[in-house]
Amino acid sequence: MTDLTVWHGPNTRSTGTVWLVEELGVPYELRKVDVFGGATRGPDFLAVNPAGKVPAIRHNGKTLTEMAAISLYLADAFPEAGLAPAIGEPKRADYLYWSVFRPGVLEPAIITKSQGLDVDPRMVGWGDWDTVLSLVERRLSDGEYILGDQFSAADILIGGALGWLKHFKLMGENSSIDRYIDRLHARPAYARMQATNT
Ligand SMILES: N[C@@H](CCC(=O)N[C@@H](CS)C(=O)NCC(=O)O)C(=O)O
Repeated sequence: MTDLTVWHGPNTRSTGTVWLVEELGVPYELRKVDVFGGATRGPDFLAVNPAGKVPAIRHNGKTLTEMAAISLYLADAFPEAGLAPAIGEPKRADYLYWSVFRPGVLEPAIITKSQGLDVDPRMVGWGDWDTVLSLVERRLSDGEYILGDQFSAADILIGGALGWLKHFKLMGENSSIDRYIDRLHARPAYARMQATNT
């Protein structure tokens, strides 16, 4: 019996949430959702998340969705794992910035680029692709992780999106980002997450 449940669709955004709970090292119940078979639109899953999207979690009876919110919540809920700088620590500001950067800037920029959407970069909140990529490159140019020398839950959010970018060949060779992705994918928790992707 565990008080943490994760709804996960293999090979979807919820891989990041499974990776995170594996990094946290806490017991959890994994409920697989057949996203590509339409299960996210069925009544059972809509009762969990009316938006019809994975990931979703339930912790101590509270249901939460949106992977960045889940990441911020769980990393704080299990501070002993050391995946989030505590409130008051200097790195907390960067940690929050990059955690929000994933859904607010990086992901829409990736989707816009991959779908070939024509948007006015001054009107959309994420700007243009080259600027977005340069922000990530600059951040990674002087450290192994988003917070420099300290791995955090923000790396799962940013590295997860960059991993998809490489997987779908939306980015050419890029030494600092390639090394970063390789470093993250070598983590045992990442391998444990991959084992749930069937
Ligand atoms: N904004 C959500 C997006 C989640 C999302 O788009 N999930 C997709 C899988 S990658 C999904 O569940 N799609 C199923 C559907 O729309 O029916 C988050 O960041 O958690």
